[in-house]
Amino acid sequence: MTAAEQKRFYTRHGYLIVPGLLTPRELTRLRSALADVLGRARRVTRSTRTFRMVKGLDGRYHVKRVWDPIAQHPAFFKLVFHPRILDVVERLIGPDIQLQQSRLTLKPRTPHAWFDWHQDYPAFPHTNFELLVVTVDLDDSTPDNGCLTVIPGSHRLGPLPHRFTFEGAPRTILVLDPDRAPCCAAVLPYDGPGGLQPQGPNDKTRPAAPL
Ligand SMILES: O=C(O)CCC(=O)C(=O)O
Repeated sequence: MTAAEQKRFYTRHGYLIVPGLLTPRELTRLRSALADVLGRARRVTRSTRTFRMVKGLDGRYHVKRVWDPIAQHPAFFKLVFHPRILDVVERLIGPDIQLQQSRLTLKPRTPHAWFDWHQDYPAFPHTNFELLVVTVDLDDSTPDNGCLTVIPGSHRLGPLPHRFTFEGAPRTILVLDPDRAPCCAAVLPYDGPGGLQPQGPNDKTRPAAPL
């Protein structure tokens, strides 16, 4: 896609996929950073300020979230300034970009690591819309390992009513009839903050880690 096509697609559908933006070498470095960080959680069974833990189907404890991964490893910190990522972000929302937060979501094989349909926007401390979520999939992301799914164009509905719960951080759940939500699935390295997005559980042993 050209730069203009990317912008048009994002404006129309509320998300944008940019395949192959990171090189295999860069991904290898990030996976190794993830292994380092997860190594620190090897004996952790209760959630901490850094790790959100869940019990897996194997009876063991697994990390479901790493809070603020850019403070946990320099490779993640460096990713914030990645020129090819910033070029895409700037194309979509303009220059003078600020980072609001970072988090790493793990998808271990457990019924306790999934997301309800939600918009990210209600959880953000913003009143403007010039913001987006950048997701970098460190593993292949598919329906059977709990990939992110979106309803294209749902950002045009604007902010919708959400119920808030707390799970180490605010969790937003869309207040709507879930039967209305289509079951389309896509691998989405980028998604707009207003788009509807759920994510089912990982029902395979294959790992998945979006950052
Ligand atoms: O990465 C995913 O699969 C979903 C993450 C998400 O929707 C969220 O963190 O709000």
